[in-house]
Amino acid sequence: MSDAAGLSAEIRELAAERGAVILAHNYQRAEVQDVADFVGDSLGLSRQAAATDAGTIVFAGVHFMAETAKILAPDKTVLLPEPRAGCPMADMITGPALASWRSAHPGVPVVTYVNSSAAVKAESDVCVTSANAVAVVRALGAERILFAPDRNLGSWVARSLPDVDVQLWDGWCPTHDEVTVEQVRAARAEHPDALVMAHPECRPPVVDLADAVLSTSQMLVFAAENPAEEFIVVTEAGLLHGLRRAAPDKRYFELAPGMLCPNMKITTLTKVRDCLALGSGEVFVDAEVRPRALLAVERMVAIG
Ligand code: CIZ
Ligand code: SF4
Repeated sequence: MSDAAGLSAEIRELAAERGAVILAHNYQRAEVQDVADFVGDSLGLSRQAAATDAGTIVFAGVHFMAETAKILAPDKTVLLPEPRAGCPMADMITGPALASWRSAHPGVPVVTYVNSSAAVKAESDVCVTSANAVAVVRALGAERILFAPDRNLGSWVARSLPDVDVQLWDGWCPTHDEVTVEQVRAARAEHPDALVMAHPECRPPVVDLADAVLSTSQMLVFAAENPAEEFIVVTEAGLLHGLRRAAPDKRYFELAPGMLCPNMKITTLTKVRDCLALGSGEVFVDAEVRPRALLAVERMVAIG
């Protein structure tokens, strides 16, 4: 048995002993996705966390995702296998910084990307994901909003809804923000029949080159349902594994160089095994913060 197969078998045994469910984000390493019970985007996985009968959730992803699971499933034990797995974009804003931005704009709704800490969600009126940001902001019916922390997703919302004045916080995802127009053009020149699917965390000039602007969960559906046979995938490279599982007969191409989020990749099978064996990496959300953060997430779910 290979090391990976041996570790995966050990993980499945430990998960059964502990009564744990393993959730893996779409950007995780292929072998971590393969050992999980569910693979998906952050909100989909947090909903799985709330719905499962298991008392323990191992969340193979980054810290804000495990926190979101804990917000939705407060009575369950949520474990993050690699506690150093953070998100630089989520760290670009704090609860107090958002509170002071909002107090400078009384009455203007605060719309926050789920890629944010619980403390930041707690200062928000409503959360959004990359899959529903445009729909949620449209449904708000506001003339003006404050959008945090991703300036690129916020720009996509602004360009999709020209009647809404979207004020942007200056945050970004390093993995997506670094993609250049030249990289996308080079991939198109090499694969002229392929459709370009780009994530809205990319900069506006990159998004403008795409055939479709989609979240990870939307890319999986789009590639499976679209008659095209080839796709250029402009998001974190972990999604290619999911695409190849969802629609294996099609061909998927990365940009060169590939897009990698180091925080997503530090979770390994060994870390998942150790976390299950030791019960380590438990994630907590402050009791005062949780109900307010939950309200912002629930408003999104009700609207979008
Ligand atoms: O919400 C998520 O899971 C992220 C980070 C990306 C996406 O588009 O699904
Ligand atoms: Fe954060 Fe970007 Fe990594 Fe997602 S891909 S966890 S937004 S740094």
